[in-house]
Amino acid sequence: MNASILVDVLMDSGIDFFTGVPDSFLKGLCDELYGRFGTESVHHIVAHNEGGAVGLCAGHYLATGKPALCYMQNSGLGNAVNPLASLMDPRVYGLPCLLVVGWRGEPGTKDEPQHVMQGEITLGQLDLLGIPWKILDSDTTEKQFRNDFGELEKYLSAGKCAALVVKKGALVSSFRPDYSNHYAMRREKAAEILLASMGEQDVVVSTTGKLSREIFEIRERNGGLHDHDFLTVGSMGHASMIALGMAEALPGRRIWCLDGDGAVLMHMGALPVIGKRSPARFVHVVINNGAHETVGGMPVCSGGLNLRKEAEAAGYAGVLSADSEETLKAALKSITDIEANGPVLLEVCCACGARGDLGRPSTTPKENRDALMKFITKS
Ligand SMILES: Cc1ncc(C[n+]2csc(CCOP(=O)(O)OP(=O)(O)O)c2C)c(N)n1
Repeated sequence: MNASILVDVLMDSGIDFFTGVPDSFLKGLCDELYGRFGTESVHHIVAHNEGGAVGLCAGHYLATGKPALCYMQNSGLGNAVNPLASLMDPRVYGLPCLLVVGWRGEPGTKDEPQHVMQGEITLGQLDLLGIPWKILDSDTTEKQFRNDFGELEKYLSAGKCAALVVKKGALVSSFRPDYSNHYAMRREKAAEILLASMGEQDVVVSTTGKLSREIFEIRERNGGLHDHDFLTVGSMGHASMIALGMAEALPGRRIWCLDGDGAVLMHMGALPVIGKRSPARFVHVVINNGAHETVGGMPVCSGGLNLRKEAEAAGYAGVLSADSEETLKAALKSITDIEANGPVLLEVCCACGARGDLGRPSTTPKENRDALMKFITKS
């Protein structure tokens, strides 16, 4: 179904505020919202995480008496559970919103390991939360959708949240937004330069999404092993805490966290924790493409966030930035001068985009875990 139908039907019913975190299964809806409303408007705000998006819906309802729409990948349900159970639930404030949930890992379909468990429990999670749901798939017609939404609307009117669970390919859009920015360096090129600059004993923790897939392919191309890298799948926004956990236990070893701007924003409270603990030889690289590129390119919530100032204020010992191959190589050289004093944040501004033929790691998460742990203990 075209996402424009969904948005029109909802607007006609009075739902005119949309917020959430993008998902590849919801790309049609995200493109539609971006095409119609842009971001950071009275109708549409990209949130930093799914719990925050539920909070926005709560505030919107309190101010207008109208439910809002909150979109998310099903992995975001974890972030949303707390406000759904302790704020929105009818036994607390009874604040309705319509969740639109992309169903990664749907049982019976093939998906990546990080989506399997979440896919299995998605409908059960909604049931446990007392949230009625309807499924939207590629066969859903406008008529069927109107019927399903009509039923969900009854719950919304009664002060309850309700959900549309969206299968792969169910929503398309006629909008083809241009998510490009003005930076030229590709994220994969930046990753190549970063990996080439690292020492033999260094450990990498990389964020969920295409960056980790690119790192895997770069190592393959160079005939290298994958045992220096923890390629975080899932757990968006937590790579820097995984890296800090390692740094605390491995003082003296250089730990690189290769992060994304969307991921940093999702759990930005990590920055002051890292700043406070102040591990030496901890390099936090943030690939800043201004977008959730991995899931379709929707801009991140922050607009012109100055990550360097954030890191400075959080107590990082040094901040660096780069936006080209030359400036990245120069920044990497200067890390050695400051890293002994504490964590360094290196912001790398990159273009929004990736190779069309980018693959996925051919090793399993557990193989990744075992190889990395072996490398750490033997060296
Ligand atoms: C909790 C959670 N919400 C949403 C997603 C879907 N998701 C996967 S990657 C990604 C975008 C990551 O953006 P960023 O960190 O900026 O990296 P980029 O893809 O731009 O390189 C999103 C939203 C997820 N995996 N987990």
